Amino acid sequence: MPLDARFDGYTNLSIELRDNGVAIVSLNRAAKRNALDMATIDELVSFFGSAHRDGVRAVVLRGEGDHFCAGLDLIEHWKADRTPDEFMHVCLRWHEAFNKMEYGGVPVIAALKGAVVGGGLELASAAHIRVMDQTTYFALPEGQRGIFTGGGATIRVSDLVGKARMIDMILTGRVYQGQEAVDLGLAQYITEGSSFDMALELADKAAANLPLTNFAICSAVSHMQNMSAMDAAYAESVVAGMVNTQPAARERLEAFANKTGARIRPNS
Ligand code: 1HE
Repeated sequence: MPLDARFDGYTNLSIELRDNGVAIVSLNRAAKRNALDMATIDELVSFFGSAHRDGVRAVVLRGEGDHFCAGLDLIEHWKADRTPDEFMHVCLRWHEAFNKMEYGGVPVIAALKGAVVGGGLELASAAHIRVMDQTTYFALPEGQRGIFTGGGATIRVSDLVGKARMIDMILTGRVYQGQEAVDLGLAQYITEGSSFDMALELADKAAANLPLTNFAICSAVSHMQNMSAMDAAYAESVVAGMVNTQPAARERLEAFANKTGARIRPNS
């Protein structure tokens, strides 16, 4: 993959920026099943912290090798023998990375395969769209490892599947895969083919939207979920005031008025 000079200096991530602004971001530690060590988290903070300014219009997040991500680097954690204070700060850094993903305003589509477990599921759940293939499976093995979630599963995984299912997953190590995982909300798409190909197709579509519109979709919606209904209605009005009057939208609105804009039809 050709690397863009803007993204020099990354080692645990490899980043390719395509002409349409779609960045393909790969977790690059297949030999360790893309386990998340601190260096990887730092690179995620850095990439997602400047993606919008770097001209990224959408992201496909994938893993090298057969697995998306095996979660927390258990070996690094075991060797570091961290204090409570140190691990609290590790978790805060994870939250920084995942919040930049979820609230950053750039669509993130996760292309899932193999293990999406523990912190790997926390990472995937910070994406806006998850695409799985026939090899993908989801679990929260924290209970079995004698630890707890620390990268947002209590928030995002329970948002996806509900509190009771999330608690069952972490208590019993229950694994979800296939159509059942989609039905529960762990992924929005499942493919017989490559999740990467499908994720790229979706990213291309998202990147064709106006960036300010995507910013609202991939930042404001999440913020509004944290607000009271009254405040969310107010914030939605303010955001729509800005987005729905942007000059770049006029061309698309005019195309609809002129009957040259695409009509929405049922799938054939
Ligand atoms: C790792 C990790 C890891 C693999 N940290 N090194 N996550 C887990 O409990 C999942 C742990 N991993 C697994 O269950 C399996 O490794 C997999 C199902 C993901 C893949 O199995 P497999 O048979 O393909 O690989 P493997 O032989 O188990 O591992 C290959 C190498 O990857 C090996 O290293 P090597 O140097 O001995 O070759 C493994 O040690 C390494 N590896 N997974 C470190 N997770 C903020 S709190 C979040 C809390 C959590 O995320 S808890 C969930 C942790």
